[in-house]
Amino acid sequence: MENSFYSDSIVLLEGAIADIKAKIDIIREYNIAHQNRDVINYISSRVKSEESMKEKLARKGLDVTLENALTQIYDAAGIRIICSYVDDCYKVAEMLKKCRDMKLIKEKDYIKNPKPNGYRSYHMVFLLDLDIAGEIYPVYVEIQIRTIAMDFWAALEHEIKYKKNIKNPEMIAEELKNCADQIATTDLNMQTIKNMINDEE
Ligand code: 0O2
Repeated sequence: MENSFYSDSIVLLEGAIADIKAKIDIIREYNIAHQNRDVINYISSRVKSEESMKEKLARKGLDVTLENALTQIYDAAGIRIICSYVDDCYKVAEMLKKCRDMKLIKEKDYIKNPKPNGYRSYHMVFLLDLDIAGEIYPVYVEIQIRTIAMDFWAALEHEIKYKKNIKNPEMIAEELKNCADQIATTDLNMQTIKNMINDEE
């Protein structure tokens, strides 16, 4: 990727992502071994693009510097965890909070409190002490946890956000909001059915 903005710090961002993903993989394997169930569907990650980072710094009224990108903006390193069920999103969040070498800095529950456009997701920011051969580098990592359905919605909404010359943007926003509400209802119903099946076991 283009890393002229992040310079050598790209190593820290990618290292922090790799470190946390490895932790999550171990938690997954442990759960599969002890509970015979994987609460996570899949995981994706990215280092925020230079363009997106510069835009966010400017939007927040901050000088566009590497220092600010690494210390004032918390999602330069981002991990997204996708679960099938809403309850699993919360289980994953609780498990992550128990990891001792990363400190929870901020969390926002956009599942219980969706954004006005209908966006739902659980956002957590951790400060990880990245250990590189005994040198400790604190790195912020944002973890987003959401269901498959919420992720499906967010991907389309994200795509539309960056498209220019869209006809009927108000109508599309309203339709998307309707879809978000339907998805929330479906997620809830799927969870209820899953719980009913589990109760019968
Ligand atoms: P990318 O991949 O970075 O280019 P904050 O102000 O940081 O405390 P928030 O909501 O966490 O509050 O931050 P922000 O900057 O609004 O959004 C950070 C990321 O959350 C976004 O990254 C998206 O991945 C996701 N997100 C937040 N709100 C929305 C939304 O309304 N719709 C969608 N689709 N995603 C959202 P970027 O910058 O979009 O992408």
